[in-house]
Amino acid sequence: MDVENANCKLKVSQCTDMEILPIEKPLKVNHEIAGLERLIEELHGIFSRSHVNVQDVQKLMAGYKSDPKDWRKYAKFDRFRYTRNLVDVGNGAFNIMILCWGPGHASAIHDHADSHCFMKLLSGSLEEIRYDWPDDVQPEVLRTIKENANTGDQNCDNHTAMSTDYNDSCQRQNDSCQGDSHMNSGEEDEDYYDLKDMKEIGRTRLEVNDVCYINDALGLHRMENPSHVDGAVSLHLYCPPFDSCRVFDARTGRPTQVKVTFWSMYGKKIKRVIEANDAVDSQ
Ligand code: 2CO
Ligand code: FE2
Repeated sequence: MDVENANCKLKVSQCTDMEILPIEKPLKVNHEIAGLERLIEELHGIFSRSHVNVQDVQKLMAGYKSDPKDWRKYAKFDRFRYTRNLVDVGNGAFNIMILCWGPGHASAIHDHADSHCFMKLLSGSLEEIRYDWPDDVQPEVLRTIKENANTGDQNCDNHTAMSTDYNDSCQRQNDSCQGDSHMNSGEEDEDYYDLKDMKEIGRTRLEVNDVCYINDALGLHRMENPSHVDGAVSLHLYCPPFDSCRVFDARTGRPTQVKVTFWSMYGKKIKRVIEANDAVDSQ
């Protein structure tokens, strides 16, 4: 399997060749997509197949030219932290949301729960900062790659489902994991992790209409709106959808399992900040 055939209907750890998944830039856009609704229709179309190429999803997202009138109703900001606003639950294989970043808002360093993460900038600009995994925390996907290297297993599609139930100790999110209202954390284990800054491996500035992709095999990241004045809006597609992930303490690499939540659904602000899973049930 090469990058063209990486199947993002599967969790990342179910694909054995993810080491070679980084996508070349710039992407060639095959055709322009007229409006966000049309983009979502086309995404439903390709996700109705059993095999979805990572690069096809990127190309579709790149083919849509951001127009605020398409997405304004979903763009709900909070004064204090970035918001996650559900746009579409897909067919269960993926979901789409719009994230709104006020001036200076940032996420914690986080993983993507063994899912594929596609992101397109709709307004403003964002900085993506990538990190290596801490030495003592291994993602499911790297474990699988190692196992497969040992057994010589090359067939992505025939893989049985792997566990995505991370059993790493859940610790309290501390002050270096600021800014994530949607990320509600667990317990603590103060002494286990020594002070050791997480290693930055890359930094990319995203401008309007740029598309990027990450999965756990490529590392961890955090996003930041570098502007002190302007907001930023981004469109995210996750496949498969996830309702929890891990955030990491930048100074120690200590992970914390957290729930991810929505600020609004289908353009309507919700009173209670609900968990991502509820969205599927309530549609
Ligand atoms: N993954 C983060 C979230 O869903 C946003 S950073 O871009 O992937 O909240
Ligand atoms: Fe992310």
